[in-house]
Amino acid sequence: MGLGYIGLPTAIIAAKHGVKVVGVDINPEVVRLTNEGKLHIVEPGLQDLLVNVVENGSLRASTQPEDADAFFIVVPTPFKGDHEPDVSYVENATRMVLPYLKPGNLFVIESTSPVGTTEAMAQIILAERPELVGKIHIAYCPERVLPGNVIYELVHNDRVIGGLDEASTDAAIAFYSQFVEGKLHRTNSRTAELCKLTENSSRDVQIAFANELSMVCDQAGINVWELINLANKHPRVNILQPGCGVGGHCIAVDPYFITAAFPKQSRIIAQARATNNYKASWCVEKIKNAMLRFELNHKRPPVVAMMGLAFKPNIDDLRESPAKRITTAVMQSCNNANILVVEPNIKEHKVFKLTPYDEAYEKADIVALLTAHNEFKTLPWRDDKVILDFCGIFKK
Ligand code: SAJ
Repeated sequence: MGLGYIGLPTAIIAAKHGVKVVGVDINPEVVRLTNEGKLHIVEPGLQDLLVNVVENGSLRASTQPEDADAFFIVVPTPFKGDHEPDVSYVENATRMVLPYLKPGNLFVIESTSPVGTTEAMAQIILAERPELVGKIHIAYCPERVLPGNVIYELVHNDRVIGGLDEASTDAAIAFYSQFVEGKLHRTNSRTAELCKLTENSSRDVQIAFANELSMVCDQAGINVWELINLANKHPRVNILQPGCGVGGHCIAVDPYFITAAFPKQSRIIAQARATNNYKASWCVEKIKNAMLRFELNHKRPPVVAMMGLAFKPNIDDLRESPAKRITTAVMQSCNNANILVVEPNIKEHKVFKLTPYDEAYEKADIVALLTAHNEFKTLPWRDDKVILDFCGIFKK
């Protein structure tokens, strides 16, 4: 259930390993494209595999579920209001499969979910279908793949599998062992749910530490890149890299699933979110100050290059991107400046007029390096420009 960034690759890899898969999505366009063997997401290597499994009949897509041995919920869990998790997609997908569940079936949630979601879905299932009590296996097994490396990681990453009971864990392990070569670690559903949230929160906290250091260093006149490099020479220190904030729909979202449910107990996690969000506003202020100074000194508005819109290097994904947020904020507050927007990984954008990266770099008086794309690393340092290196291209 769900043919997005995780559901579709999972369906393809399972099909490649001999599982007969029906991929269900509520979007008919996604279903049409998948059945035509056309990949609707960007993921290296996956297009050829899709053609393969569609042609040999092991994967087919549909807008409706049907009878099966195992059901997998792989739909988004965004947040709503004041960062409250929205599990309505998980619930809707669960309700869609309800009529098709039979004794002996396996029901697995992979979607990132607040603690207790698997138990809550089990309650819905068993309230509607009481004859299935004790007769179906229910488990939670979070995905852990890194976009861009999905084919490898789906097979080789370890997985955490938490059943509502031992038999459910066994059934889920039996399924995943068909294509996962990493270890399959057994636990209960609540631990597995919190484990997923913990992994992404841990990374968020570590990045917040690096971002905090970057702001301390800026104030102290110290090069943060050199500092982190030197501190990491300690055998037990491993600091991540600062940037212009944290984006994507995982690390910038999942920690809120902990802080919303356990606000008093999760202060560091909440502060890390606040620090990483603040880092983007800090970058906006730096750019605006540089523009003001330029205008005072040169008696004309500057040409500014905003380098990168994607949420991380070398991808085309702009979801929850701090670089995009910073670019929008700078454009909105500086009407008279000439802002050149650069994103080498996309051809065109409906809001931003894009400029080739080398042309923008050449023309700009102020260069804001927001995303560390490989293309930007080929540019030479220029003393005649104001370069705001938020993502460590020049490490100056
Ligand atoms: N970032 C930094 N500094 C760093 C590393 C990352 O500022 O040193 C920023 C990136 O620029 C980006 C954000 O953090 O804006 C997130 O990027 P990422 O590469 O850390 O992670 P995602 O969001 O692409 O994927 C994460 C992964 N989780 C972990 O590494 C713990 C992935 O394994 C998960 O499957 C994925 O979230 C998910 O779907 O939950």
